[in-house]
Amino acid sequence: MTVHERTQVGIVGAGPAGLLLSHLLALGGVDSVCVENRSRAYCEARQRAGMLESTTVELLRTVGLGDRLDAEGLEHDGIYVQFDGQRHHLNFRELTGGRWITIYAQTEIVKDLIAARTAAGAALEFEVSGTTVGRLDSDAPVLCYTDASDERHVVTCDVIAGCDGFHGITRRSIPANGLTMLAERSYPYAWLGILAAAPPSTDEVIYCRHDRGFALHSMRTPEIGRLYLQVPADEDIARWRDEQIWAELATRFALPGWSLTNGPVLQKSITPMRSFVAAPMRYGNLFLAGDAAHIVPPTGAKGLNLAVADVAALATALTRLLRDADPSLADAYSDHCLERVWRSTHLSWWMTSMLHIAPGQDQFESELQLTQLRHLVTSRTAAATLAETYTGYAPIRYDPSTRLAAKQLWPSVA
Ligand code: RFL
Ligand code: PHB
Repeated sequence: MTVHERTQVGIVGAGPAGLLLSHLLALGGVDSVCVENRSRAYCEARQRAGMLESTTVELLRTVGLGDRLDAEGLEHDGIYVQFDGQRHHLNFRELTGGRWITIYAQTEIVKDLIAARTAAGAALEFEVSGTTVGRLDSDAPVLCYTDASDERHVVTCDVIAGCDGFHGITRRSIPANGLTMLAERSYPYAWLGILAAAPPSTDEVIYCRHDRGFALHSMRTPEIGRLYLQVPADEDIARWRDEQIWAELATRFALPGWSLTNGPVLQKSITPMRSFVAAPMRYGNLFLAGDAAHIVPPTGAKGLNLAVADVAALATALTRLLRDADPSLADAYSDHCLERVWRSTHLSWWMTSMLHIAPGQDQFESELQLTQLRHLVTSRTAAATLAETYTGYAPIRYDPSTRLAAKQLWPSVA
Protein backbone atom coordinates (compact mmCIF):
# COMPACT_ATOMS: atom_id res chain seq x y z
CA MET A 1 0.00 0.00 0.00
CA THR A 2 1.18 3.56 -0.70
CA VAL A 3 0.49 6.39 1.72
CA HIS A 4 0.11 9.88 0.23
CA GLU A 5 1.11 12.73 2.55
CA ARG A 6 1.89 16.45 2.54
CA THR A 7 4.44 18.55 4.31
CA GLN A 8 6.10 21.90 3.79
CA VAL A 9 9.72 20.74 3.76
CA GLY A 10 10.85 17.19 2.92
CA ILE A 11 14.29 16.61 4.43
CA VAL A 12 16.53 13.80 3.21
CA GLY A 13 19.16 12.78 5.81
CA ALA A 14 19.24 12.89 9.60
CA GLY A 15 22.86 13.92 10.05
CA PRO A 16 23.57 17.21 11.81
CA ALA A 17 22.33 19.23 8.80
CA GLY A 18 18.94 17.52 8.38
CA LEU A 19 18.20 17.26 12.10
CA LEU A 20 19.11 20.87 12.87
CA LEU A 21 17.10 22.09 9.87
CA SER A 22 13.98 20.29 11.07
CA HIS A 23 14.53 21.74 14.58
CA LEU A 24 14.94 25.31 13.32
CA LEU A 25 11.97 25.05 10.94
CA ALA A 26 9.79 23.82 13.80
CA LEU A 27 10.79 26.87 15.84
CA GLY A 28 9.46 28.98 12.96
CA GLY A 29 6.22 27.01 12.75
CA VAL A 30 7.17 25.29 9.46
CA ASP A 31 6.55 21.56 9.32
CA SER A 32 8.84 18.97 7.85
CA VAL A 33 9.33 15.26 7.36
CA CYS A 34 12.90 14.01 7.83
CA VAL A 35 13.94 10.59 6.49
CA GLU A 36 17.15 8.69 7.18
CA ASN A 37 18.29 5.38 5.75
CA ARG A 38 20.41 4.35 8.76
CA SER A 39 19.19 3.36 12.23
CA ARG A 40 19.02 5.84 15.10
CA ALA A 41 21.74 3.90 16.94
CA TYR A 42 24.05 4.05 13.93
CA CYS A 43 23.56 7.83 13.51
CA GLU A 44 24.22 8.38 17.22
CA ALA A 45 27.45 6.35 17.18
CA ARG A 46 29.05 7.46 13.89
CA GLN A 47 32.45 8.93 14.87
CA ARG A 48 33.24 12.12 13.04
CA ALA A 49 33.79 15.75 13.95
CA GLY A 50 34.58 17.18 17.32
CA MET A 51 35.64 20.79 16.95
CA LEU A 52 33.02 23.54 17.00
CA GLU A 53 33.53 27.18 16.06
CA SER A 54 32.29 29.68 18.63
CA THR A 55 29.70 30.81 16.05
CA THR A 56 28.30 27.26 15.96
CA VAL A 57 28.23 27.05 19.78
CA GLU A 58 26.39 30.37 20.00
CA LEU A 59 23.79 29.28 17.45
CA LEU A 60 23.15 25.99 19.26
CA ARG A 61 22.68 27.88 22.54
CA THR A 62 20.30 30.38 20.90
CA VAL A 63 18.02 27.60 19.66
CA GLY A 64 17.80 25.67 22.92
CA LEU A 65 20.49 23.05 22.25
CA GLY A 66 23.16 24.37 24.61
CA ASP A 67 22.54 22.58 27.92
CA ARG A 68 24.65 19.46 27.54
CA LEU A 69 27.08 21.27 25.25
CA ASP A 70 27.74 23.82 28.00
CA ALA A 71 28.00 21.16 30.70
CA GLU A 72 30.22 18.68 28.83
CA GLY A 73 31.92 20.63 26.00
CA LEU A 74 35.61 21.46 26.45
CA GLU A 75 36.20 25.12 25.71
CA HIS A 76 39.65 25.86 24.23
CA ASP A 77 41.38 29.21 23.70
CA GLY A 78 43.30 28.02 20.65
CA ILE A 79 45.44 25.24 19.20
CA TYR A 80 49.04 24.05 19.22
CA VAL A 81 51.05 23.90 16.01
CA GLN A 82 54.11 21.63 16.08
CA PHE A 83 56.92 21.40 13.51
CA ASP A 84 60.69 21.07 13.50
CA GLY A 85 60.57 19.51 16.98
CA GLN A 86 58.90 22.52 18.61
CA ARG A 87 55.34 23.11 19.78
CA HIS A 88 53.81 26.60 19.60
CA HIS A 89 50.51 27.83 21.01
CA LEU A 90 48.19 30.08 19.00
CA ASN A 91 45.74 31.86 21.28
CA PHE A 92 42.68 32.44 19.13
CA ARG A 93 40.71 34.12 21.91
CA GLU A 94 43.33 36.79 22.19
CA LEU A 95 43.93 37.05 18.42
CA THR A 96 40.24 37.46 17.56
CA GLY A 97 39.12 39.57 20.51
CA GLY A 98 37.20 36.81 22.28
CA ARG A 99 36.30 34.00 19.89
CA TRP A 100 37.08 30.43 20.96
CA ILE A 101 36.53 26.80 19.92
CA THR A 102 34.77 23.97 21.74
CA ILE A 103 35.36 20.23 21.65
CA TYR A 104 31.97 18.51 21.66
CA ALA A 105 31.56 15.39 19.55
CA GLN A 106 29.25 15.28 16.55
CA THR A 107 27.78 12.10 18.06
CA GLU A 108 26.62 14.19 21.05
CA ILE A 109 25.11 16.94 18.86
CA VAL A 110 23.24 14.28 16.91
CA LYS A 111 21.98 12.69 20.16
CA ASP A 112 20.83 16.10 21.47
CA LEU A 113 19.03 16.85 18.20
CA ILE A 114 17.33 13.47 17.97
CA ALA A 115 16.20 13.77 21.59
CA ALA A 116 14.80 17.27 20.96
CA ARG A 117 13.01 16.26 17.75
CA THR A 118 11.61 13.08 19.27
CA ALA A 119 10.36 14.95 22.36
CA ALA A 120 8.62 17.44 20.05
CA GLY A 121 6.85 14.57 18.26
CA ALA A 122 8.61 15.36 14.96
CA ALA A 123 8.14 13.34 11.80
CA LEU A 124 11.55 11.67 11.85
CA GLU A 125 11.88 8.26 10.20
CA PHE A 126 14.94 6.04 10.51
CA GLU A 127 15.81 2.93 8.49
CA VAL A 128 13.97 4.03 5.37
CA SER A 129 14.91 2.62 1.95
CA GLY A 130 14.34 3.50 -1.69
CA THR A 131 14.48 7.27 -1.12
CA THR A 132 13.84 9.28 -4.29
CA VAL A 133 13.06 12.92 -4.98
CA GLY A 134 11.23 14.18 -8.07
CA ARG A 135 9.41 17.06 -9.79
CA LEU A 136 12.16 19.29 -8.40
CA ASP A 137 11.49 22.16 -10.79
CA SER A 138 7.78 22.28 -9.91
CA ASP A 139 5.86 23.89 -7.04
CA ALA A 140 5.10 20.45 -5.65
CA PRO A 141 8.29 18.37 -5.48
CA VAL A 142 7.85 14.85 -4.12
CA LEU A 143 9.84 12.82 -1.64
CA CYS A 144 9.25 9.05 -1.81
CA TYR A 145 10.54 6.40 0.57
CA THR A 146 9.73 3.02 2.07
CA ASP A 147 9.54 3.00 5.86
CA ALA A 148 10.94 0.40 8.25
CA SER A 149 7.66 -1.55 8.16
CA ASP A 150 7.77 -1.71 4.38
CA GLU A 151 5.12 0.89 3.66
CA ARG A 152 5.75 3.18 0.68
CA HIS A 153 5.24 6.94 1.25
CA VAL A 154 4.78 9.66 -1.36
CA VAL A 155 5.15 13.03 0.33
CA THR A 156 4.20 16.14 -1.64
CA CYS A 157 6.27 19.08 -0.41
CA ASP A 158 6.70 22.80 -1.05
CA VAL A 159 10.46 22.41 -0.88
CA ILE A 160 12.95 19.54 -0.50
CA ALA A 161 16.17 19.89 1.49
CA GLY A 162 19.04 17.62 0.42
CA CYS A 163 20.91 16.98 3.68
CA ASP A 164 22.02 13.47 2.74
CA GLY A 165 25.78 13.92 2.76
CA PHE A 166 28.35 13.48 0.02
CA HIS A 167 27.15 10.00 -1.07
CA GLY A 168 23.43 10.84 -0.91
CA ILE A 169 20.87 10.84 -3.71
CA THR A 170 19.62 14.43 -3.81
CA ARG A 171 22.59 16.10 -5.53
CA ARG A 172 22.65 13.26 -8.06
CA SER A 173 18.93 13.83 -8.79
CA ILE A 174 19.70 17.25 -10.29
CA PRO A 175 19.78 17.13 -14.11
CA ALA A 176 23.20 17.58 -15.74
CA ASN A 177 22.61 21.23 -16.63
CA GLY A 178 21.35 22.08 -13.13
CA LEU A 179 24.77 22.34 -11.49
CA THR A 180 27.04 24.87 -13.14
CA MET A 181 30.10 24.06 -11.06
CA LEU A 182 31.59 20.86 -9.65
CA ALA A 183 35.03 21.76 -8.28
CA GLU A 184 37.08 18.96 -6.75
CA ARG A 185 40.53 18.08 -5.35
CA SER A 186 41.57 14.77 -3.93
CA TYR A 187 44.70 14.55 -1.82
CA PRO A 188 47.32 11.80 -2.06
CA TYR A 189 46.94 10.72 1.59
CA ALA A 190 44.30 9.76 4.16
CA TRP A 191 43.79 9.94 7.95
CA LEU A 192 43.83 6.92 10.19
CA GLY A 193 41.73 8.00 13.18
CA ILE A 194 41.44 6.32 16.56
CA LEU A 195 39.16 6.82 19.52
CA ALA A 196 40.99 5.63 22.63
CA ALA A 197 40.34 5.17 26.33
CA ALA A 198 43.42 7.26 27.04
CA PRO A 199 43.27 10.62 28.80
CA PRO A 200 44.45 13.36 26.41
CA SER A 201 48.14 14.20 26.81
CA THR A 202 47.43 17.81 25.92
CA ASP A 203 45.09 20.55 27.13
CA GLU A 204 44.35 21.78 23.57
CA VAL A 205 44.44 20.18 20.12
CA ILE A 206 47.89 19.66 18.51
CA TYR A 207 48.38 19.91 14.73
CA CYS A 208 51.81 18.38 14.03
CA ARG A 209 53.91 18.40 10.86
CA HIS A 210 56.59 15.71 10.95
CA ASP A 211 58.86 14.43 8.18
CA ARG A 212 57.11 11.04 8.53
CA GLY A 213 53.70 12.72 8.02
CA PHE A 214 51.01 14.73 9.77
CA ALA A 215 49.52 13.83 13.17
CA LEU A 216 46.65 15.38 15.15
CA HIS A 217 45.97 14.98 18.85
CA SER A 218 42.38 15.81 19.71
CA MET A 219 40.07 14.55 22.43
CA ARG A 220 36.44 13.89 23.28
CA THR A 221 36.34 14.03 27.08
CA PRO A 222 38.95 14.23 29.86
CA GLU A 223 39.11 10.40 29.63
CA ILE A 224 38.85 9.78 25.88
CA GLY A 225 41.41 10.78 23.27
CA ARG A 226 40.84 11.18 19.53
CA LEU A 227 44.04 10.98 17.48
CA TYR A 228 44.85 10.87 13.79
CA LEU A 229 47.83 9.89 11.63
CA GLN A 230 48.51 10.71 8.00
CA VAL A 231 48.71 7.43 6.04
CA PRO A 232 48.87 6.62 2.30
CA ALA A 233 45.60 7.24 0.42
CA ASP A 234 45.12 3.52 -0.31
CA GLU A 235 46.16 2.30 3.15
CA ASP A 236 44.67 -0.95 4.47
CA ILE A 237 43.68 -0.49 8.12
CA ALA A 238 44.39 -4.17 8.82
CA ARG A 239 48.11 -3.34 8.44
CA TRP A 240 48.03 -1.18 11.59
CA ARG A 241 48.14 -2.96 14.93
CA ASP A 242 47.21 -0.78 17.92
CA GLU A 243 50.79 -0.80 19.31
CA GLN A 244 52.09 0.37 15.93
CA ILE A 245 49.61 3.24 15.88
CA TRP A 246 50.69 4.38 19.34
CA ALA A 247 54.38 4.04 18.44
CA GLU A 248 53.94 6.12 15.28
CA LEU A 249 51.95 8.77 17.15
CA ALA A 250 54.67 8.94 19.83
CA THR A 251 57.36 9.39 17.16
CA ARG A 252 55.55 12.19 15.36
CA PHE A 253 54.53 14.10 18.51
CA ALA A 254 57.87 13.54 20.31
CA LEU A 255 59.16 16.45 22.39
CA PRO A 256 61.74 16.42 25.20
CA GLY A 257 59.97 16.12 28.55
CA TRP A 258 56.56 15.25 27.05
CA SER A 259 54.99 11.84 26.69
CA LEU A 260 51.90 10.39 25.09
CA THR A 261 49.56 8.39 27.32
CA ASN A 262 48.39 5.19 25.59
CA GLY A 263 45.21 3.26 26.22
CA PRO A 264 42.86 0.72 24.64
CA VAL A 265 41.78 1.64 21.11
CA LEU A 266 37.97 1.74 21.07
CA GLN A 267 37.49 2.38 17.38
CA LYS A 268 39.66 2.97 14.32
CA SER A 269 38.96 3.96 10.72
CA ILE A 270 40.52 5.53 7.64
CA THR A 271 39.13 8.73 6.11
CA PRO A 272 39.99 9.80 2.57
CA MET A 273 40.73 13.50 2.04
CA ARG A 274 38.81 15.46 -0.55
CA SER A 275 37.65 18.99 -1.31
CA PHE A 276 34.45 19.28 -3.33
CA VAL A 277 32.02 22.12 -4.06
CA ALA A 278 28.82 21.83 -6.12
CA ALA A 279 27.08 25.04 -7.17
CA PRO A 280 24.54 26.46 -7.14
CA MET A 281 23.24 24.91 -3.93
CA ARG A 282 19.71 25.05 -5.29
CA TYR A 283 17.87 23.51 -8.21
CA GLY A 284 14.23 24.59 -8.53
CA ASN A 285 12.70 23.69 -5.18
CA LEU A 286 15.55 21.44 -4.04
CA PHE A 287 18.04 23.11 -1.68
CA LEU A 288 21.32 21.34 -0.85
CA ALA A 289 22.97 21.79 2.56
CA GLY A 290 26.07 20.46 4.33
CA ASP A 291 28.15 17.62 2.90
CA ALA A 292 25.55 17.04 0.15
CA ALA A 293 26.82 20.27 -1.44
CA HIS A 294 30.44 20.49 -0.33
CA ILE A 295 33.12 18.62 1.55
CA VAL A 296 36.49 19.67 2.91
CA PRO A 297 39.44 17.67 4.23
CA PRO A 298 39.14 17.51 8.04
CA THR A 299 42.36 19.47 8.71
CA GLY A 300 40.58 22.78 9.37
CA ALA A 301 37.64 21.18 11.27
CA LYS A 302 35.16 22.92 9.00
CA GLY A 303 32.68 20.31 7.70
CA LEU A 304 30.20 20.22 10.56
CA ASN A 305 30.47 23.97 11.11
CA LEU A 306 29.66 24.61 7.45
CA ALA A 307 26.67 22.27 7.65
CA VAL A 308 25.37 24.22 10.66
CA ALA A 309 25.87 27.59 8.93
CA ASP A 310 24.08 26.33 5.78
CA VAL A 311 20.99 25.10 7.59
CA ALA A 312 20.77 28.19 9.80
CA ALA A 313 20.59 30.30 6.64
CA LEU A 314 18.25 27.81 4.97
CA ALA A 315 15.83 27.68 7.89
CA THR A 316 15.60 31.46 7.96
CA ALA A 317 15.13 31.58 4.17
CA LEU A 318 12.48 28.84 4.08
CA THR A 319 10.56 30.32 7.00
CA ARG A 320 10.40 33.64 5.16
CA LEU A 321 9.41 31.87 1.94
CA LEU A 322 6.81 29.45 3.24
CA ARG A 323 5.33 31.42 6.10
CA ASP A 324 5.72 35.02 4.96
CA ALA A 325 5.69 34.48 1.12
CA ASP A 326 8.99 36.37 0.88
CA PRO A 327 11.39 34.60 -1.55
CA SER A 328 14.33 37.01 -1.22
CA LEU A 329 16.47 34.99 1.22
CA ALA A 330 15.72 31.71 -0.57
CA ASP A 331 16.88 33.30 -3.81
CA ALA A 332 20.05 34.53 -2.10
CA TYR A 333 20.70 31.22 -0.25
CA SER A 334 23.27 29.68 -2.56
CA ASP A 335 25.40 32.80 -3.05
CA HIS A 336 25.27 33.55 0.66
CA CYS A 337 26.47 30.06 1.65
CA LEU A 338 29.10 29.72 -1.07
CA GLU A 339 30.93 32.75 0.26
CA ARG A 340 31.61 30.93 3.55
CA VAL A 341 32.09 27.57 1.80
CA TRP A 342 34.97 28.90 -0.32
CA ARG A 343 36.60 30.64 2.68
CA SER A 344 36.52 27.34 4.57
CA THR A 345 37.58 25.38 1.49
CA HIS A 346 40.64 27.59 1.25
CA LEU A 347 41.46 27.27 4.96
CA SER A 348 41.18 23.46 4.87
CA TRP A 349 43.22 23.16 1.67
CA TRP A 350 45.85 25.54 3.08
CA MET A 351 46.20 23.77 6.43
CA THR A 352 46.21 20.38 4.69
CA SER A 353 48.93 21.29 2.22
CA MET A 354 51.06 23.07 4.84
CA LEU A 355 51.02 20.16 7.31
CA HIS A 356 51.04 16.91 5.28
CA ILE A 357 53.95 15.29 3.48
CA ALA A 358 52.98 14.44 -0.11
CA PRO A 359 54.44 11.32 -1.72
CA GLY A 360 57.67 12.34 -3.49
CA GLN A 361 57.66 15.77 -1.85
CA ASP A 362 60.91 17.61 -2.61
CA GLN A 363 62.95 20.04 -0.57
CA PHE A 364 61.44 23.07 -2.27
CA GLU A 365 57.94 22.05 -1.12
CA SER A 366 59.16 21.19 2.38
CA GLU A 367 60.84 24.56 2.78
CA LEU A 368 57.67 26.33 1.59
CA GLN A 369 55.69 24.47 4.27
CA LEU A 370 58.20 25.34 6.96
CA THR A 371 58.42 29.02 6.06
CA GLN A 372 54.62 29.28 6.25
CA LEU A 373 54.61 27.57 9.65
CA ARG A 374 57.38 29.81 10.98
CA HIS A 375 55.45 32.84 9.69
CA LEU A 376 52.30 31.58 11.40
CA VAL A 377 53.95 31.35 14.82
CA THR A 378 55.94 34.59 14.59
CA SER A 379 53.61 37.02 12.81
CA ARG A 380 50.54 38.22 14.65
CA THR A 381 48.92 39.06 11.31
CA ALA A 382 49.46 35.53 9.95
CA ALA A 383 48.18 33.94 13.17
CA ALA A 384 45.15 36.26 13.24
CA THR A 385 44.27 35.29 9.66
CA LEU A 386 44.13 31.61 10.68
CA ALA A 387 42.35 32.40 13.96
CA GLU A 388 39.65 34.45 12.23
CA THR A 389 38.53 31.70 9.85
CA TYR A 390 39.18 28.79 12.25
CA THR A 391 36.91 30.18 14.98
CA GLY A 392 34.06 31.12 12.62
CA TYR A 393 34.51 33.29 9.59
CA ALA A 394 31.47 35.54 9.77
CA PRO A 395 28.26 35.66 11.77
CA ILE A 396 25.88 32.84 10.93
CA ARG A 397 22.76 34.06 9.15
CA TYR A 398 20.04 32.92 11.49
CA ASP A 399 17.32 35.37 12.25
CA PRO A 400 15.83 34.51 15.66
CA SER A 401 12.89 36.78 14.84
CA THR A 402 11.69 34.06 12.46
CA ARG A 403 10.90 32.03 15.58
CA LEU A 404 7.32 32.02 16.66
CA ALA A 405 6.47 32.80 20.26
CA ALA A 406 5.61 29.75 22.34
CA LYS A 407 1.93 30.62 22.25
CA GLN A 408 1.95 30.70 18.45
CA LEU A 409 3.77 27.37 18.26
CA TRP A 410 1.69 25.55 20.84
CA PRO A 411 -1.62 27.49 21.16
CA SER A 412 -3.11 24.81 23.39
CA VAL A 413 -0.32 25.25 25.95
CA ALA A 414 -0.10 29.05 26.04
P1 RFL B 1 26.18 13.62 7.15
O1 RFL B 1 26.61 13.68 8.56
O2 RFL B 1 26.95 12.77 6.21
O3 RFL B 1 24.65 13.18 7.17
C1 RFL B 1 23.97 12.78 6.00
C2 RFL B 1 22.91 11.78 6.41
O4 RFL B 1 22.13 11.42 5.27
C3 RFL B 1 21.89 10.01 5.32
N1 RFL B 1 21.56 9.54 3.95
C4 RFL B 1 20.31 9.23 3.54
N2 RFL B 1 19.14 9.24 4.18
C5 RFL B 1 18.03 8.85 3.50
N3 RFL B 1 18.06 8.43 2.20
C6 RFL B 1 19.24 8.40 1.53
N4 RFL B 1 19.28 8.00 0.26
C7 RFL B 1 20.43 8.82 2.21
N5 RFL B 1 21.73 8.91 1.85
C8 RFL B 1 22.40 9.35 2.92
C9 RFL B 1 23.19 9.47 5.88
O5 RFL B 1 23.03 8.16 6.44
C10 RFL B 1 23.51 10.50 6.95
O6 RFL B 1 22.94 10.19 8.21
O7 RFL B 1 26.15 15.07 6.50
P2 RFL B 1 25.78 16.50 7.17
O8 RFL B 1 24.54 16.41 8.02
O9 RFL B 1 25.86 17.48 6.07
O10 RFL B 1 26.98 16.77 8.22
C11 RFL B 1 28.29 16.98 7.77
C12 RFL B 1 29.28 16.45 8.80
O11 RFL B 1 28.92 15.13 9.16
C13 RFL B 1 30.73 16.47 8.28
O12 RFL B 1 30.96 17.63 7.51
C14 RFL B 1 31.75 16.46 9.43
O13 RFL B 1 31.70 15.25 10.14
C15 RFL B 1 33.19 16.67 8.88
N6 RFL B 1 34.23 16.56 9.93
C16 RFL B 1 34.49 17.61 10.79
N7 RFL B 1 33.76 18.74 10.72
C17 RFL B 1 33.95 19.74 11.63
O14 RFL B 1 33.30 20.78 11.51
N8 RFL B 1 34.86 19.65 12.66
C18 RFL B 1 35.64 18.54 12.80
O15 RFL B 1 36.40 18.45 13.76
C19 RFL B 1 35.50 17.49 11.83
N9 RFL B 1 36.24 16.38 11.92
C20 RFL B 1 34.98 15.39 10.06
C21 RFL B 1 35.99 15.33 11.07
C22 RFL B 1 34.73 14.28 9.25
C23 RFL B 1 35.49 13.15 9.41
N10 RFL B 1 35.16 12.05 8.59
C24 RFL B 1 35.03 10.73 9.05
C25 RFL B 1 34.67 12.28 7.23
C26 RFL B 1 36.77 14.21 11.23
C27 RFL B 1 36.55 13.13 10.40
C28 RFL B 1 37.45 11.94 10.58
C1 PHB C 1 38.45 16.04 16.01
O1 PHB C 1 38.40 16.34 17.21
O2 PHB C 1 37.96 14.98 15.56
C2 PHB C 1 39.10 16.97 15.06
C3 PHB C 1 39.68 18.14 15.53
C4 PHB C 1 40.30 19.00 14.63
C5 PHB C 1 40.31 18.68 13.27
C6 PHB C 1 39.71 17.52 12.82
C7 PHB C 1 39.11 16.65 13.71
O3 PHB C 1 40.91 19.52 12.40
